[in-house]
Amino acid sequence: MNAVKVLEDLKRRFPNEFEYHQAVEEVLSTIEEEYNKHPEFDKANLIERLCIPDRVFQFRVTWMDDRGNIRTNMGYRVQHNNAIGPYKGGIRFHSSVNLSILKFLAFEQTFKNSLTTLPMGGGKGGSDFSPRGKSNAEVMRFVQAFMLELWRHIGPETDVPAGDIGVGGREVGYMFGMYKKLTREFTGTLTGKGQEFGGSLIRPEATGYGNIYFLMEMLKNKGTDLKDKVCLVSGSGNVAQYTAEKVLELGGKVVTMSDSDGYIYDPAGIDREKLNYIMELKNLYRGRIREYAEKYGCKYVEGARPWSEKGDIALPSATQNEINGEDAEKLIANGVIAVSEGANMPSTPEAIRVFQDAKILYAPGKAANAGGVSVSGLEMTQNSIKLSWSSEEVDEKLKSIMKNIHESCVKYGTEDDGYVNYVKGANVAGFMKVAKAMMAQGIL
Ligand code: NDP
Ligand code: 2IT
Repeated sequence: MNAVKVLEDLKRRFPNEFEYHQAVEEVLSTIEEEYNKHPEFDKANLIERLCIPDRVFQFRVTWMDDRGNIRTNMGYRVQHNNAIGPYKGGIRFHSSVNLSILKFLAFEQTFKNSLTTLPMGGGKGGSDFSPRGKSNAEVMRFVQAFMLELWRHIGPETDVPAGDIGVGGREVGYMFGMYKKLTREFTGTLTGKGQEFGGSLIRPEATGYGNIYFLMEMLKNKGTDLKDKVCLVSGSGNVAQYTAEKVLELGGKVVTMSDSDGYIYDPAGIDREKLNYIMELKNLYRGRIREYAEKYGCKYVEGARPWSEKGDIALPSATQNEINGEDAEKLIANGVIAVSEGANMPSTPEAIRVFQDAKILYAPGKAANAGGVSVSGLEMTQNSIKLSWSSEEVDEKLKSIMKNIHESCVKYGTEDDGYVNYVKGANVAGFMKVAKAMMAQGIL
């Protein structure tokens, strides 16, 4: 394979899908060497078959808002690769959603899911519908209309969606209800369900907790831990909240959180009581992070991200490309020793280069945030065997999966000088398993 040529080809065939190009480029540049050790891969044109999704569904979603207006949105499901298990990956509802973003997410999900060691392929879906400012009834009507199209393409052994940005317990619950109504079957087709109807304990916490378990493994290798470390967290949704919770539990201090309008900086630290306030503000009242600054009298910066503040560890947990090269330079200048990604692809290629040149600990999302989909996989297992495990059991399994992923990264990513290139490690480890499965299954 010639990575540059493969990428050029993809760009020509799928122009303007910049996030998709970005995600593919990162993987190709890091697996090229390993790939070329296996001439049989190239003979089977494995790389194109792995970069282009198996199929993409695209549909219009029509729903009625509270004032009686008939509204339309676009809905999508990208089924990227099912070599090692049913397609698996979240659903995103956000005004920015388009095919490029979902293709990048489905592509990354394939490698992430491979890393978890659980039998899950990669997929992603969503809509440009924004739940922001919508009533509960509007969200429900939209979700039901969305599922009216999606249900034909998913199933417990086919494709198992879950949450992502804008899709949490409430939305998964409505999706599950409509799916059940349409199929007249009670199955584990969605994960992230409520505990009363097949959801796994620890699934809401899993992405944030998993990221911190991964971070702890990285820090342990450097002979340190989280005690008294100052953490910069972005986002204030599902991933950010449970990231902050675990940091607090392990003796670290969280000084920032954000939303799409701006960020708060609380040098005293967001303690348990303040975090409870944020959880209520975001999950119940669906308010803005600015209100935290008003309540606790700290700094709020409108229209900015928290990367110019001083901290030891950065935990981006909002969205893609939220740390650019300049932000990365600021973080390094301020003495950051580790960046562990709760979000998917939050660092631009320039930012990644800055982190790796400075030889700090840098964990890409597909390794560090794999805890969420891992517990989704455990939810699928529990649904299959019709049993549910305790929080302790699930948490132990999550810890051990994150430890394994860390070991795989070290195995495949350690460079001659001992620096662990976690990007390379995650990509090569994730790729090899999918590649071997594809080779064994013939030309499809
Ligand atoms: P939520 O919707 O719960 O929270 C998202 C947070 O990020 C909100 O604070 C939101 O602000 C902010 N945000 C979203 N889009 C933007 C944007 N374009 N610019 C600035 N801020 C933004 O989503 P999650 O916490 O579930 O997801 C966060 C990240 O983690 C995503 O990258 C997702 O793909 C990734 N992820 C999620 C997993 C999960 O299990 N949920 C698993 C693995 C990764 P606002 O409230 O203003 O919209
Ligand atoms: O990006 C992700 O890994 C997720 N949004 C979770 C996917 C899942 O199926 O739990």
